[in-house]
Formats: sequence, structure tokens, C-alpha cells
Amino acid sequence: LDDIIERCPDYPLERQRLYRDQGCWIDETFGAMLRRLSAEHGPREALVEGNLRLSYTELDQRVDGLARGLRRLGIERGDRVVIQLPNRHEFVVACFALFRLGALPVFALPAHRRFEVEHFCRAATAKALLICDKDAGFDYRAMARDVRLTVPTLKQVIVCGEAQEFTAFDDLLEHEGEPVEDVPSAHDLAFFQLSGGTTGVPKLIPRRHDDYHYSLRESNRACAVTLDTVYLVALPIAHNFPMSSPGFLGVLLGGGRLVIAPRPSPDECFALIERERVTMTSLVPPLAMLWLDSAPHAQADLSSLDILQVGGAKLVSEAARRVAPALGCRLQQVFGMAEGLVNYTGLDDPIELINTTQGQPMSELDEVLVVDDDDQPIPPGGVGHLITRGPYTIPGYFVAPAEGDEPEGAHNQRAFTHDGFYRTGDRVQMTPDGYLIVEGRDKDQINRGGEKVAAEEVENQLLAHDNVHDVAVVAMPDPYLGERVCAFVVPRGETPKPMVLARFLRDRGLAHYKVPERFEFLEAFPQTGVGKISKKALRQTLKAHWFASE
Ligand code: J2J
Repeated sequence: LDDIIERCPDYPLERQRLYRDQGCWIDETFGAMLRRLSAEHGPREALVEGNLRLSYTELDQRVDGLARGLRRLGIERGDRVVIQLPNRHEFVVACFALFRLGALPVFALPAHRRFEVEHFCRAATAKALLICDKDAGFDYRAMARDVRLTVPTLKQVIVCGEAQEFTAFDDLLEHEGEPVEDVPSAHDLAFFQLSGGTTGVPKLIPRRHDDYHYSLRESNRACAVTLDTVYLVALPIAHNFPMSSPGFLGVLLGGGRLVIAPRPSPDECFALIERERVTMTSLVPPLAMLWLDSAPHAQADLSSLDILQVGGAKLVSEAARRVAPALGCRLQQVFGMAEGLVNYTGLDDPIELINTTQGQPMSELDEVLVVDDDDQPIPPGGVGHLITRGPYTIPGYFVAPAEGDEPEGAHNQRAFTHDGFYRTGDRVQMTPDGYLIVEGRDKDQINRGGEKVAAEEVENQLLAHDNVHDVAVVAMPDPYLGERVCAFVVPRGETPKPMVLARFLRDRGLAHYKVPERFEFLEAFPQTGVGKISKKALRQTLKAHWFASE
């Protein structure tokens, strides 16, 4: 555990003091929070999934039941547990059970496949993996079998549903027993979120109870969460947005009610909105557009819906303007990141501001700078790099042991300034009243409708193919997803078929959303002045193609 703690950079002492003095960081862990909520809201409903309804007290008891079972299985303070579950209540139960034990969840997404999950297990030296049996046609147990063979620290696989040779989640629920004592302190590590990634492999983002707790409280204020809030969890529950902005954790903290949707489709979600009188939900832009298109034909009564949050990728203003008329609710734009900083438009802001900006930092203690290439602040109104530090923005990624010729910690040196500002990789403009407009990106990443794809990760995979001499992965504009993944390939020998390359990547266990949807073959790459591949030139070719075909 000491080694893990050492590898997670902590905030400098004077900022720790500041954030405590200012009342940002308080002395409550998530385990203690749930215990308090159970005392305060006892019989009120906390969570609904299908026909299952759990009150705050029942949720708290179930969490203790699982914590006892996990303890018996040998899960202790500081142990890392990779969780990969679709939207179901066991996710919530497992989070709190691990929080109470002081074990550290690592949040994988259901769309991740063997390659990613193996990386998370290895990077975090995980002791256990929590999955479901099957979902959306994919058997997670088969994947876990492979991962187990290659990650020696992985001692336990826990399965929701048919466990086969593994440990069944339900068997771990020990209904009888003493309440489980909450192990961690408020400034301890709570879990690892995953970075969207800009490099070969996704980075682990260490979050602490106190910094995340603060982000929930500020979110609840910005989103006006109350006891009457009914929040539909439609996006993948493990993502930072539906977890914390205000997400399921914020809404529980506020004493509201969660409705867990297995899938974000309009059909399923509209029915749930009517049945449960949902007041609020969050979506990525392509889903928001899908909902907007479906709403006019909807049979369901959507009148309870008050707030639709949209974030994760840029929402174009034309779509933003359609929200109120089509869904009869208010729009809130959310520009956040798992590393910390979250911006919201105000619920009662002027409609133009809501439709055309990505909001303002939620905390007065967020330090947000728009800078040029030399980290010098640029005059207001200009477009520049967004850098930030504050009471809930990490001071550094988990420092993985050195691999290859990169020195240990090199990634943090690049991603943070000398005085601890996180380089978001986003290009923004700040309006005179302090609202941010996302104008683009410096990081080598594709944002596929909220799903982040690191170009380098896909490039490395493609380079492993015999008929690939060189490759550059870039974003291509797309009216629905905003961007899709495109690979430019310089072949070696015979030019491979696009289908063969796509298949190759899936067989290597890469998440399907990362697999390029278009391949272009070139004899050589356009180069920049210094002889590097010019991705800018490649992107321009795509733009030219796209507009030509419109
Ligand atoms: C443009 N780009 C956006 C937006 C995120 C709340 C909401 C979203 C995330 C998230 C999150 C954007 N317009 N409205 O964690 O708590 C892009 C930026 C950003 C990156 C972060 C939350 N909202 N983005 O999306 O860690 O490029 O978090 O740096 O997945 O998504 O991605 P992620």
C-alpha cells in the first residue's frame, strides 16, 4: 500500500491547508457519508433498478453485507479492484463496500475489452476484478479468463450473474453480521478514474475522499440537487460525468433518488422517465440528439423532466437550441474531466449563454488560465490552452513504474506545469464574464461523441500488423458523433483490406469504439518542417473529402 500511496502525487501542503481552511475539504469519507444518509433518510428510496427498490437503509445494509463478504475473500485496505459493470445496482453497492474497506476501485467501462482491462489490472496491480456474466452479447467471463493468465496479482474474479468457476457476487452478500467499520480517513485515496488518454495507454487518476466529496457538493449546488431530485443514470455509470457531476454520488449525497437505466436508448429511458417521474439526467451530445429526434413521437409523458445535462463533447448550438422545445426541460452544458475541473452553465442563465458556452468553473477556488505556448496568459477573448488547478483537480497521475525508455514520472512532467497546473489539452476561449467556450484541442485524441480515443494507442496496435509500415490516427468530422476515428496507413508489401485491419484490432482485444471506421492508404505521409508526420495536413484532407461528399 505504501508503494501505491507514494505513486499518487499529493497536493502541496500549503494548498491542503487552504482547501481545509476554506471549508472545501471536510472530514467525511464516502463510507461515513452513506452511514449518515441512512440515518437521515432511512426508509426513503435511494435507488431503483427494474423491479428492485432499495431504501437508504437497505442500500447501507447491502453495502455492509458485501463488505463482509469481500473481507472474507481477503480484500483489504489499499487493495485495487478493477470494476467493469454495466448500469446495475451492484455497481453502487460494490463502490461503497470497497470504500468502506479502504480498498480502491479502478473504474473500467463496459466497452473496454481484454487489452484495456488487462492494462488496468496490471498497472494497478489489482487483486480482484468485478464483472458481470454477459452483457450486450459479450461474455466478460471469457475475457477475465484471459486476463487472469497474464496478470499474476489478480487473485479473484467476482461475477454478477452466472459465475461459472468464479466467485458469485450474490454469494458474497453476508446478510448477518456486525456493521462494517469505515477504515479510511478523508484525505486517503478513494479510487482511480481513467484518463481519456493521449498516450499509448490510459493513465490512472487517483481521487481522494475529500477532493471528490467537495466536487459533489459544488455540483449539487450548481445543479440544484434536492431531496426531490430523481436522477436517471443513462450514461455508463462508471464514467466521471454520471458519477459526480452531480451523478449518482451527488444525488445520493443530496438525498435524492436514482433510477438506473440499463441502456441510454430513448425507448427505455422515456418509459423510465414517465414511470419514475425523473427530474434530471445527463447525456453526451449524440445521445441528446437522438433523444431530441425521438421526443416528438414519444408515447411517454416526459413532463417531469426538468434538467437535461449535456457534456463529454461539444454540443453544437443548433442542437442546444432544440432541447427546451423538444423535451420541455432546461439545458445545462457540462464541460468536465475525470482529472477534476468541472464547468456548468447556470440553470437560470440567459438562454443564449446556455446554448453557446460550456459554462464556468463550479468552484471559486478553481484557478483557470488560458495561456499561449509559453504558458503566458493571453488577453481575454483570445483562444488558448486551458490549464487549471484547484481543490478537486488532481496534482498528478498515478506514477507507473518505468517502462521502455521513458523515465518514471515523465508523463506528469508533461501534463502539469511547474506550479502544479493541469494541462487539460483543450483549446478554449474565455468570455468577459468568465464562461468557457471549447474551441478545439491540442491533445492527440479523438473525441467520438464523448468516447475518448488516444491516437497513439491505436497507432501502436496497428503497427503490430505485418502489412502496416507506418500509421497516423486522426479525427474525421462527423455530423452525428462530432468525430470518428480514421487511420492513415502507409502499407508494407500488399495493401491490407480495411476490414482485415479492423478485425485485427478487435482480435487484439481493443475496445470497439477505438477501431477506426475509415482507413486511407498513402505512399508516404505529409511532413512538418521538422520531419514529423503532419496530422494537421491529414485532417485537412479529410475535411476536404467530407465537404466534397456533403
Ligand atoms: C467539449 N468538450 C468536452 C464539453 C468534456 C462531466 C462532464 C464530462 C466529463 C468528461 C466529466 C466537454 N464540450 N462540454 O468527467 O465530470 C472533453 C474535453 C475534456 C475531456 C474530458 C464530467 N466535456 N469535454 O468528458 O475525462 O476535451 O470527462 O478535457 O471523459 O472531454 O473527458 P473525460
